[in-house]
Amino acid sequence: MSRLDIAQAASRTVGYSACPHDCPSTCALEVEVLPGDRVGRIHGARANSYTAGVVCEKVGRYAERVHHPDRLTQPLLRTGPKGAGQFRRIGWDEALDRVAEGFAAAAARFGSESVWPYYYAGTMGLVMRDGINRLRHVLRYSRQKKTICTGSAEAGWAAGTGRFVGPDPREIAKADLIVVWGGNPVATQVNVMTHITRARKERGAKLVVVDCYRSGTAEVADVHLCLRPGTDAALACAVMRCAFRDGHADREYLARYTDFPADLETHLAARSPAWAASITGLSAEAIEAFARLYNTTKRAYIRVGYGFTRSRNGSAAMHAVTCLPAVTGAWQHEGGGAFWSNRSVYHWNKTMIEGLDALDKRTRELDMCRIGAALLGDAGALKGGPPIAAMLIQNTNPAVVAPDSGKVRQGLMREDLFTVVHEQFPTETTRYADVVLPATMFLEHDDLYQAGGHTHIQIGAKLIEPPGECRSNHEVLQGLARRLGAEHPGFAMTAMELIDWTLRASGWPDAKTVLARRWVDAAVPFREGHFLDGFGTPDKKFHFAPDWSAVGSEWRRMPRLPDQLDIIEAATPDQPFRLVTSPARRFLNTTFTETPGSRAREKRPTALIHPEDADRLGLVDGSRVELGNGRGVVTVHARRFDGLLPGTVVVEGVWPAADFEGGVGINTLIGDEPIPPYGGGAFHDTAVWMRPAGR
Ligand SMILES: Nc1nc2c(c(=O)[nH]1)N[C@H]1C(S)=C(S)[C@@H](COP(=O)(O)OP(=O)(O)OC[C@H]3O[C@@H](n4cnc5c(=O)[nH]c(N)nc54)[C@H](O)[C@@H]3O)O[C@H]1N2
Ligand SMILES: Nc1nc2c(c(=O)[nH]1)N[C@H]1C(S)=C(S)[C@@H](COP(=O)(O)OP(=O)(O)OC[C@H]3O[C@@H](n4cnc5c(=O)[nH]c(N)nc54)[C@H](O)[C@@H]3O)O[C@H]1N2
Ligand code: SF4
Ligand SMILES: [Mo]
Repeated sequence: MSRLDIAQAASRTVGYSACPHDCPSTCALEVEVLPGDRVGRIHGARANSYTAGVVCEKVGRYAERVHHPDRLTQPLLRTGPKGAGQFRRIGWDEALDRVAEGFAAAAARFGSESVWPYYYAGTMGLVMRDGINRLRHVLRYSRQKKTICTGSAEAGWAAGTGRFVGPDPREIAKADLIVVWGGNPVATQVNVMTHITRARKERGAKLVVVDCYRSGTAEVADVHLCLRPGTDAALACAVMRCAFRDGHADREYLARYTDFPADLETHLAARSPAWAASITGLSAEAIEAFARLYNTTKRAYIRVGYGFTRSRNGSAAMHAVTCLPAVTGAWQHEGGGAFWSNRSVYHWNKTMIEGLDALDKRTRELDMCRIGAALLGDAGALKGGPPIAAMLIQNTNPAVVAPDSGKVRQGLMREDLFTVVHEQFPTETTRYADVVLPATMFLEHDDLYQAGGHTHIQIGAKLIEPPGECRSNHEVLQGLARRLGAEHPGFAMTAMELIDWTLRASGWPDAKTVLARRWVDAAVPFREGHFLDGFGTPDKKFHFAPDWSAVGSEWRRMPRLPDQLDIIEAATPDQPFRLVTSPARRFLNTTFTETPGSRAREKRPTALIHPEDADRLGLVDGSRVELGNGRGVVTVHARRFDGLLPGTVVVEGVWPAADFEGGVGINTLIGDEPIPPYGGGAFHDTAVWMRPAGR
């Protein structure tokens, strides 16, 4: 070590934090804090039983993101035409005054519901993510139906089980069979793999992956069931059919713990492996083999992903998959059952963070996935109410990530729309803003975190000062509340006071204790996680025939019993390919599309095309190829790939539109019709044509 290295090592301290990103892993972090408000490497906490010392590569090199030269550090005011990206610097007072004036003017002209605060999970911190709802509720602005990510999965999970818990994710290590169904944890929540690896090493467990392409997770699996997108319920029905046929159904469990409809068996009898083969594109033999393996393994843990729920029939598919352990009774066994999210274990009291005491349910609730239609004045999307005249956007990049992004951009171009975007980076959404506000990152503010993929409550305390004039979401809301006369005790509290209030009011130890202990494990007892005292439904039974009307307004479109629902955007002679937009490993939605390490590894927007399809179209590796449908045309580069079925095309990653030739992003191709019964974005359910570009 040189003298300089020794000096640096001596001044380096370790700060504790939690990863704020939109990822079920919510890793417990150890951050190298360096002099001068800088950070070094970020590591996973070894002492945390779920994180177990592992973080993904993109967060490991987070210094690239915190100290990125392109970070927004000053408020900006638009000077050029909408969307031109021309701004000048202004001070915070002027910025907040202008925002408050804009919102007040909109409310005076069209009513308070013409202001639409819009947010998502760019940070998962409860204070910084959800605080925007306090301003919304106090001022009676339009509400937001949060459909973009969890809506369709949630609806399908709730229908059968009634509650968002499940066997502890650490029990994966005690399973004999793990089925990763429509998820890609190697890329999207790497810690799942830690526990799968343990099961494989210590018990010789098998890993089966159900995915429509050979993802990173499928690559390392024992069996990859590569099916056509949107056909998962057919596979699930055939597996259940085999269970009844072969005597592997647990009739005692069915009678005691489920609604076991009298006609379930006859319903499934018609859904044979041959039937499912014709729908899924799998062979009947592969389905039989999987059914035998699954139906005869007690410790069979299904780790349910989101991917297969992002089709028009996605909620129905999720319900069908949750039925599997109800037929075999796997729910009862350690290392058995199914798991999607643990959100019910936290029982938060979010009154102070979200201003729930000020909520008036008569204010309209607009579907965030239909932001394009709403901005363009679609009466259905606006629920028959006033136009949207002003928006505050925090922690999301809707110009790129929402469905039908051509419509979104057209809406954001409206001259009469006053758009305020609070961001860490210049994004495609800030381009369309009238006022841009610079935001802190998680290491620069205090926040409280829960985890969907495990059971720990954590606090990430401020470790460094932000660059320039960045302010946290909470500070911006405080400044606006003051100017707009929005009164609520939450606006008078600091972020740490809100954290402390929320912890106590929810029955958890206070902030000081949580900080000292680093995390609190909120895991429920074994019996509760395995539903041994009943499910979360009103009659405590698992429901094969759910009351869909309790789940969402479009319940009439749902099948009575688990079934393949024929409502996907099917391929046609004119649009013969089915496009899937799977996540990229080094991006997290559009986050990290700005970091050099991630960009260098992901290279450029690329279509993975089966060699048979590529040959027919005359495409070689690197060919420019156009994908199109009635919504638009997108140009990418081709890569021949035999890890999918002919007719399926995969484009990984939600790249910024600017990374595509012509500046048109992938979501231009994606429809915005809600997934029944509750809603959701059908990101992996798109029919397209494909042709070599420039012919
Ligand atoms: N690296 C990285 N990590 C991420 C994200 C990211 O973009 N990049 N996004 C984060 C977010 S917001 C979320 S919600 C989670 C999502 O994490 P996941 O649960 O992994 O869900 P998806 O990203 O929707 O897709 C996962 C897989 O589903 C497959 N799939 C698509 N359609 C179907 C289908 O019809 N049937 C089946 N069986 N498979 C299908 C896709 O090919 C993909 O491999 O990950 C989070 N983590
Ligand atoms: N084609 C396709 N589209 C998809 C998906 C897909 O699989 N395929 N996945 C969908 C899913 S699952 C999701 S969840 C959505 C996600 O879409 P988004 O919620 O838009 O997620 P990101 O694109 O990561 O954008 C988050 C933004 O929040 C900012 N941010 C982070 N922390 C803070 C903060 O503390 N304060 C403020 N003010 N800003 C902050 C980041 O800089 C980043 O620009 O995308 C959806 N879109
Ligand atoms: S795996 Fe997920 S939670 Fe963990 S560091 Fe990476 S993005 Fe964050
Ligand atoms: Mo998501």
